Amino acid sequence: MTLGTLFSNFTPLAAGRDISSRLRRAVTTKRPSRTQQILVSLILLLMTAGPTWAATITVDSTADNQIGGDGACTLREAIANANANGQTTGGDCFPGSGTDRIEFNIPGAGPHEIALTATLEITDPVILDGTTQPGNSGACTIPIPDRPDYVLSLLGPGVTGSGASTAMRLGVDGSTIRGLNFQGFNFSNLTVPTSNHLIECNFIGTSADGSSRPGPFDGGAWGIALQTASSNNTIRDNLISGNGIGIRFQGSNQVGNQVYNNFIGTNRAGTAAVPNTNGVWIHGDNDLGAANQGNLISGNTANGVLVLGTGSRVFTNLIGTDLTGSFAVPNGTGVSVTGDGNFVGSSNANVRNVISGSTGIGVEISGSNNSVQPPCDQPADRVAVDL
Ligand SMILES: [Ca+2]
Repeated sequence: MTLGTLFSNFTPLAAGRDISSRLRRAVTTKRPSRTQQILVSLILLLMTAGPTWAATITVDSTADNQIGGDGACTLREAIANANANGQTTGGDCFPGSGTDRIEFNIPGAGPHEIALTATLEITDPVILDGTTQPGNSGACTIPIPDRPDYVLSLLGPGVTGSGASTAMRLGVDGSTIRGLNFQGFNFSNLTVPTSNHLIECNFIGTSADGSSRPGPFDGGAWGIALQTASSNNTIRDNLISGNGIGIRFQGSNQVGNQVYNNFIGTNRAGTAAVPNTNGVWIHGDNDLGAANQGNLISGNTANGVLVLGTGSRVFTNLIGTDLTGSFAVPNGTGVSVTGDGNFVGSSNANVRNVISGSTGIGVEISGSNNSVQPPCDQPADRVAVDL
């Protein structure tokens, strides 16, 4: 193309017309409507922020590696990609950018065991749902005594002889951990320094059938450790046995946590001890128990419940009995209150605890301004009060 042909189609402005005035007219007469302005703003927002959408990632392997592009999606890859909101491992587990769901479809009848070589670090909210593994679907729909054996287990060095001493750390708010069996973690099963989590329907510290504590026991493991200002978590429908401390409130700034409907220190049937050393260490403005949904806290060798700080409410629990409340599954001490201003039981009979069967003291109080009602539910209790 020559310059001649290029300019042959060029139409100059008509004489006497001023391009600047045309532009001014366009600007003044073509002002976008309010709707157009909003649309442009939305498009710009989406271009800069990006859409937020969640994906379902399906784990199909019991391996514990991050080998990309091998066609297998491991739990470690799934969490890494969900954390990163993108592929970090070559295309085996596709995440979204929102709160992804991690589901399981590991082939075969199981049991499926994932031996963890390092702690699973969750740094972006996730719904980790072990009840999606075929054979595990009853973990959150069937009461603890009647559940089938879990077919999905995370294994620590107490069972394997090596690997991660802490199974999982929730490093960001807002995750769900459901339907998993944790075995043999000799420091912590779930470390929770963050808030707004739902931890439900897990077997923590026991064998997959909930009948025993697997592996050598060093007394150091925490079932669930709520740390720093970990608040507004719900912990329910779990079996938490065979640990050093079943649930530990660690630090002094946790509020609004609800712990109910768990078996802590017993077997799955709620008939015999699978002891934690201590069932629950609690402090602060938190609830251990809920109306009609207390915990079974029995079989723990030291304290069933140790109340350390101020403002805790302990109610509707069976402490030191079996699931029927009729037979002893002893704790060492039922409830020990060393803090001030806590509530154990209630004048409302519907939310009282049954504290019985202890090998030592039923209720021991060494703090001040604590409300214990009634002071002794069962004749078998021995109550020591030192105000
Ligand atoms: Ca892979």
